[in-house]
Amino acid sequence: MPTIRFTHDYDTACRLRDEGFEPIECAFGQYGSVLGPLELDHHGTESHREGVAIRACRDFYGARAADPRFVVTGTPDADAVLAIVALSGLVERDALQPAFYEVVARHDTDPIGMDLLASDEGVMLGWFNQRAGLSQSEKGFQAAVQAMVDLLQMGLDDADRAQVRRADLSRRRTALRGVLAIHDAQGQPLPVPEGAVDHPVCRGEAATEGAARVAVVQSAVWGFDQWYRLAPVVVSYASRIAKVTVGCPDLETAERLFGPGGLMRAWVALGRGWGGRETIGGSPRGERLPLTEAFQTAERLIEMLR
Ligand SMILES: [Mn+2]
Repeated sequence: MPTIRFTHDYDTACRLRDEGFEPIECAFGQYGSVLGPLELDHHGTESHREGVAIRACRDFYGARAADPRFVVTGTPDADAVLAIVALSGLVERDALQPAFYEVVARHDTDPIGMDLLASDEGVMLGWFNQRAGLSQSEKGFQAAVQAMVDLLQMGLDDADRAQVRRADLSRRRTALRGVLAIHDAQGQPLPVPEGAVDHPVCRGEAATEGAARVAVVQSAVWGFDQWYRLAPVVVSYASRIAKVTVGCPDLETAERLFGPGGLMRAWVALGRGWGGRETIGGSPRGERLPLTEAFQTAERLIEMLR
């Protein structure tokens, strides 16, 4: 198994990189991104690059097999974890099929409007995302690497696939129960509509046709694909990690609402340590915030709407 060091700290990531650990998605908001020789990040100033799994699988298979040491931060998501598996050569090369790593890449950067239940590879990714205990820690990353190896080597049977489907439909309902408030462009509250699971996503021109602009949600499950049906800007509070995430469904919508660069302007305005991409990002890594911060973030975003 690879050696994985987890850190919330920019300087620690730099030090480990200098010792020869390859950083995987080591972005620290406005502190910047820590890059190793393979330049495996695509956040913030590195957002022009493709996802890390697609590059690791396609271009760098086995590149760290002889010295599998990695430094990571954040959540052990499929993109980072698949990159570690590919770089370390933990599975045969032909177990890394483009149809799978391309779904991982697309879901990592633009998951909205993408129904994972619509393809076999999507269901595989859904299975990985449903693994419990993939915490923001060294242990979480190790467990996630093992889950990814099992998935690639053994695949899923019919019972597994049916379970992924049931769990995802349940996740969608749970996500929509987590909506706390919806605001219009003046910050006035709007009622939360029923049956939002069937609404189209508020993106492109449709984003400014309705009254809703910013939704505030609190949820134990990932639900951006559902919340964008209610408003084109979502402020999400994750209770377990006490972190605020802000997102727009895509770049065009983000720029329509916030101007060129989309949410990049918002990260600067929200303060030190806030960061991410044009379409999604959040509060400083490793810092716990109260729920009230989600509502304050929504207010500040409403002031920034063009
Ligand atoms: Mn990624």
